[in-house]
This record gives sequence, structure tokens and C-alpha cells, in this order.
Amino acid sequence: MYSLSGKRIWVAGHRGMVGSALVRRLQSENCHILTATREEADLKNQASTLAWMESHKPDAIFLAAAKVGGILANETYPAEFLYDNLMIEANIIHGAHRLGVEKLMFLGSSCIYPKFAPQPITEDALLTGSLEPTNEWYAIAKIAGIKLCDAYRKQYGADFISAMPTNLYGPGDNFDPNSSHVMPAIIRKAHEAKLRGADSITVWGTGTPKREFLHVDDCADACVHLMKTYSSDGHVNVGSGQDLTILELTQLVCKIVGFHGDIVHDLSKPDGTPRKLMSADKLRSMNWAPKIDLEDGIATVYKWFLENRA
Ligand code: GFB
Repeated sequence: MYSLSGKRIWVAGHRGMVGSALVRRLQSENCHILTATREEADLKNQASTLAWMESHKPDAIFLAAAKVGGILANETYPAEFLYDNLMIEANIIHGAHRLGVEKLMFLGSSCIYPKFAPQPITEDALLTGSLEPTNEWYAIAKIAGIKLCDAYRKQYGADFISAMPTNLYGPGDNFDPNSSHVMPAIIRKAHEAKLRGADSITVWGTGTPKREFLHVDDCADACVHLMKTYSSDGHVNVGSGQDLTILELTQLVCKIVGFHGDIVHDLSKPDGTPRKLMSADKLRSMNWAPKIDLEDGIATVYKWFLENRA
């Protein structure tokens, strides 16, 4: 058991959807939460990151800072998705080693797995096949992050661990039509179509790919659980254990939003990987399960969207 009580816990990336969920979740722990603004620490810069870490002396770190985006953003900005993420994770993980940080959790993504991995995907499928081309840049950066944690554990005995969340959704998400992930994109499209009285909404690709979704508050809870209880090399999948097609997701979102028009497919846009359902067995064996049902979760995010972004 690693106790968070009385500890100085740095949530790197606290303004992002995952980081802000971690900050919310840590408020019920008896710990001191540290955050760094972009002006205080440029995480892509080693000297700036190290200087901030030296002056704030975190005991433990959740590494949730990353350049993220949906399928089109990944395809359009391969250099940033690879370089920015490599720099951020290398600076923070190496800095944690230099400072003797007690514990660090690196957060990755389910896109680390081969495009055609057997489903549900167990942790040992890593590096057994070729990646999905639309997000291989991001995936390679995330695989490097897992290996950095494992390397510092192997060489120096550092207690650095990795968690691989599935596709996440929740409050604070990016609702930009070009750079967002599918869930916020569909919520916004259905909402705006309802307001306009439109006949249809357009979704990208065939609608046949399957995706697994987890509410970000469940993800944050799982991360805190792993931070306290997991200490080993190798990453842990963090998912709901259930997936649905993009068409089924769109129909569910439309029902929640109250849009009753048609769903049209833009076949010029990529489908991405056909399926990436992760095995939830390892995390379940550590006595953790998600609490937020998908339909309830989407309803609360739509409410958040109406109050904050619409
Ligand atoms: O969420 P998403 O952008 O990323 O897209 P990935 C998931 C699926 O939804 C794809 C379809 O098949 C998209 O073609 N889709 C349909 C849409 N309509 C839309 C839309 O309006 N916007 C978007 N964005 N998608 C990402 C990776 O892959 O998953 C990242 O690129 C990361 O690296 C993330 O791993 C979790 O699930 O395909």
C-alpha cells in the first residue's frame, strides 16, 4: 500500500480532462495537491520542468500531461503528437528519478496495442504487431512512456507505474469539431442539429468501428486506486470492459440529446482501428470496477456541455 495521506501530489496536466478529474478525486484524500501552469513550467523543456520540480518537491506524481486529440488531429499533427509527448514524459519521468520521487503514475492510451490485437486486449499484447496508422505517432510516444517507467524501475528501483485508459469522456472535454474525440463531437453535432431543426447529422467513417468508453471520473478513481495498491513493471488497462459501434453510440447520444433526424456517414473520413476493447481482468483482480453507466455518463456530460459550452 502507498499512502497518499499528507503527501505532496503533483497532477501534471491538471487543466486537461483527465488531470482535472484527478484533482477532483484527490480532494477526498488527505493530501496536498500541486499544480503547475504553463507559465510556471514548460513541460516540453527539461530545464524548466526540473526547476519547477526542484522547487515544489512532489512526493508523488500523476503524469496526465499530454498532447491529445481525436483521429483527425492525430493524423494531421504527427510531429507534435510524437515530439511533444516524448518530451513531456521524458522530462517528468527523468526529473522524478533525479529528485527521488516516491511514486509516479504514467497515463497512456489503448491505442498502444496492435491494430488487429485479439479482443479483449490483454496487457501482454503490447508490441506483438503493427499499430493503427492514424495514431501510431501518439502510440509510439505512449509506449515509450511505459518503457521509461519500466526502465527506471529495473535500473534504479524507482516505483514508477503505468495505467492505460480506454477512450475517455467527461466534463472539460474538447468539443472542437475538428480536433475532438468522437463522443464530444457527436454530442455537439446532435445538439446543434436539434437547435437548427436539421434533418440529419454527419458522422465520420462507416460507423462500424467499435469503441470502449469510460467516464473520466471512473478513470481518476481507478488511477488513485492503482497509485495506492499497484507497484510493478508492466502497465494496467483501465476500461469499462464493454464496447459499442460508433453508429450505436451516435444513436444513444441522439436519444439523450433529443435529436430525431437521420445519421449520414462521411466516408472521406477515416475509421481508424476496427476495435480496441481492452481486457478489464487485471484491474478487476485488484478489486476495482467502474461505477458510471454509459447512458447516465453521457447525460451528465450533455448537461455539462449545456451549462458550459453550448
Ligand atoms: O474518438 P476518435 O476521434 O478516435 O474516433 P480513435 C473514434 C471513431 O469515431 C472513428 C469516428 O472511427 C471516427 O471515424 N467518428 C465519427 C468521429 N464521427 C466522428 C467525429 O465527428 N469526430 C471524431 N473525432 N470521430 C483516438 C486516437 O483514436 O483515440 C488517439 O487517435 C487516442 O491517439 C484516442 O488513442 C483515445 O478512438 O479512433
